[in-house]
Amino acid sequence: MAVDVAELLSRELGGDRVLRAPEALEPYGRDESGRGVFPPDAAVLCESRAEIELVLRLASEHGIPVTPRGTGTGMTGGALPVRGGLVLSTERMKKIVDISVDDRIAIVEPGVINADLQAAVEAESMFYAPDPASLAMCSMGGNVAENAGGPRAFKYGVTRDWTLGLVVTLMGGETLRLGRKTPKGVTGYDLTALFVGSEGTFGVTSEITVKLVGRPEGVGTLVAIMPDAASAGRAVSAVVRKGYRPRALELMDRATIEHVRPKAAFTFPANAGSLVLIELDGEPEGMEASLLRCGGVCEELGATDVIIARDDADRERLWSARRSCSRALREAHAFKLSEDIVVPPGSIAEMLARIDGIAAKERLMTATFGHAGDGNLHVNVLTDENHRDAAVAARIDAALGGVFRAALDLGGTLSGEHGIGISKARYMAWEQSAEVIGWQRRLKRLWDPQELLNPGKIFT
Ligand code: 2HG
Ligand code: ZN
Repeated sequence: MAVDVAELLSRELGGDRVLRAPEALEPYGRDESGRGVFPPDAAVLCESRAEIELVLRLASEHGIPVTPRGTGTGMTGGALPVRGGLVLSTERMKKIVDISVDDRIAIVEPGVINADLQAAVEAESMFYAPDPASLAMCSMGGNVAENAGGPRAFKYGVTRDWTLGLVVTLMGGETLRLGRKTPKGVTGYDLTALFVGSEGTFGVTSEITVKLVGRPEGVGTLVAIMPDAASAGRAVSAVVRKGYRPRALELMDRATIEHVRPKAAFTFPANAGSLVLIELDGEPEGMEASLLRCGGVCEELGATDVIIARDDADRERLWSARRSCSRALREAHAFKLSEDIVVPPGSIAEMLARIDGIAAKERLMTATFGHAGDGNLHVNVLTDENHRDAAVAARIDAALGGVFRAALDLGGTLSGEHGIGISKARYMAWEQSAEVIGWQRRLKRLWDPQELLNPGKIFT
């Protein structure tokens, strides 16, 4: 059946736009979740809203599952076509439709790469804050689907906080214009907010309106080298308690630093037990003094070194090292599973201690880093053993369960920015009541009664 629809689509759109050869489909069955390969029956490379409508109409008529996909950088399997059928890729819809400095908005197609939007608006002295570590590769459609975050979420919030409006097409082909273009507006239910973070299960986005702010003139960045992860956790809390509002407040533990160190352009001091990365933005005047005071707070908590980025190049070296954490860990080990729990900020040191306990108990390595200002920790479970071996798989499972249980016990949540996808679906009931999950399922069926759009995600 899927092949029939693929055939129909290839007649309508042209054969080069509908991929069907196994080698061409293989990349469309993967993402960054490490959950395996699920090749679809066909992948459709859409170039317009009308084409998205056509795919969703035909697929609905023939009962074919459709998995929307941006550039496949998701960490929880949101773009994996786990039930086969069609992948609907928006990677070719790369137009920046409009940047309005006076109205402080940008309108983009879903295939626009996050970093390209940032560069385009910064050229106009404007600023779009959400900055996932994969910003050089990830697309705005994927950012909207997963409600992506990033280091600057600490001060500026996640993608939902920046999305004013969406054009979405529902399964069946009906297109809706949601939201607004103005900075303020409370008309009706906030369906835009509902669609952002719905992990591609409600509709497919063909246009995104985001808000912009003026580009902050001054940026200052420092790294405080701490003796251990617990003191880094305490330093993060202390910086905020003292009234500083960094745009990024990040933490890396010793294991993460040791993985990143060999290829990093930034030279990490040899004794680094952990680090705190603080980035301030705003008026250039007084920036250096504020940075030094933040460094002083870290020193009071045991920092052995405070390194201030001298210029943009220095800062970029530091951020590229930070953004390479995920890749460095993946390259070094046969198996890596990344989690992105959030704990109340006051519990970071306790959570880090619990992670150590879980790793020791299950005889697995962990590396933890992330957006500690928000309490959002990427706990990576690593092993060089064969993760398909049942005994090893059971230990990995126990470690993951332990991490989630600890985060929830401390008053936290399962995901800060990577979403649920397939990776965390079976833990949803650990955090949310059956009633709350039931209401979310009803919402899903409201938008997609056939349950054909991105099936198998979020809920088991
Ligand atoms: C990051 O902050 C990304 O670097 C990826 O969200 C996190 O691989 C990870 O654990
Ligand atoms: Zn992250």
